[in-house]
Amino acid sequence: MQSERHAEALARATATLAPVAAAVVPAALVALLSGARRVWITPHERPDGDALGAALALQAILEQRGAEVAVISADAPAAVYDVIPTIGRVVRTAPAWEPDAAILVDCADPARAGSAGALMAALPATIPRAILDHHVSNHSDAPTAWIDPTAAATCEMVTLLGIALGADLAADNGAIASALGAGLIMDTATFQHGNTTPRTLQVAALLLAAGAPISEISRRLYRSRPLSQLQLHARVLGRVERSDAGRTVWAALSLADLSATGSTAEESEGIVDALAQVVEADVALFLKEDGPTATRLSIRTKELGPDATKIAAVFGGGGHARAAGATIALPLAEASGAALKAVAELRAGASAS
Ligand SMILES: [Mn+2]
Repeated sequence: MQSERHAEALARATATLAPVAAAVVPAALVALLSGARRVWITPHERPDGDALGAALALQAILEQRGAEVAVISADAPAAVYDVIPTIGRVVRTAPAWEPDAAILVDCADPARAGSAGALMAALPATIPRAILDHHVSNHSDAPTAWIDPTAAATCEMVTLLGIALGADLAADNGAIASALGAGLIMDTATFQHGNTTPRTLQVAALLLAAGAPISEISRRLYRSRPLSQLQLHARVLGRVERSDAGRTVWAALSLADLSATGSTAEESEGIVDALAQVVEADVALFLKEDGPTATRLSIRTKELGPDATKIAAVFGGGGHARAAGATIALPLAEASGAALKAVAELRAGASAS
């Protein structure tokens, strides 16, 4: 009953997106991939869920057409991407066979694909290349380069490409849809970021109907963490402090916090976002000891609050108005004072002008 309803939903979503795919997927790309018999697909180095999901889904889509396809990555996928059922198919060295098409996904420059990009660059120039990417910084104008900055994820584009190629996106017991869903959830933070468009949600509806366990993927990518990380966050957030009459909140992490909880430096990811949730504050600062005279500063500010880039610029850093960062060339204890002073001076300057 459930699967029948899903089959209907899949048919409806496919019918909705078929004209969209026909309009946006470059004909030269469809022609190249329709004719290719042996294909290399390469994600960017240190691949994330979108790069891996796009590469592995495209592999399965092209295999449906009888092609031989290798996904070659410079770096091994992080353990969290086990949420993609075919993650074990990623290889890190060149196959014995030469491709008749080589595709870069979620990046535009082989230089950003590490050793796998170097393998691609070393192929004879006569082998056609294609690019699938959604990064705005991309400027390739090759006919087989499809760059769509309005796409929330490269996986949104690969879904449309699959439709244009007539692929069965529900095949392999939902594995293709799961790979594509992982990329969509990764790059939108489960449809929370401003890059989510009506088309993104139409693609998501199709993938859900095609067997992607959207809720489970989201839980594994965004709501799962090792105990050590929970302990690290609890320890650091337990020391949250206020400044500027509560409008600035801040917390600091020392290297001792990492050893006390058995955490890696990467596990501090997300602390600044927790600080930024404080409703009374419009500036959140997170300071992380990075050596005897180096402290990493992460800044989040709210709409109508100070410009985060102006705080970061005091220390030679940068970023965006609402999220920025810098390295302060001071020990942790002095860096927090310097950062708070910079925020207070920026506030005083704003009220004086
Ligand atoms: Mn991406």
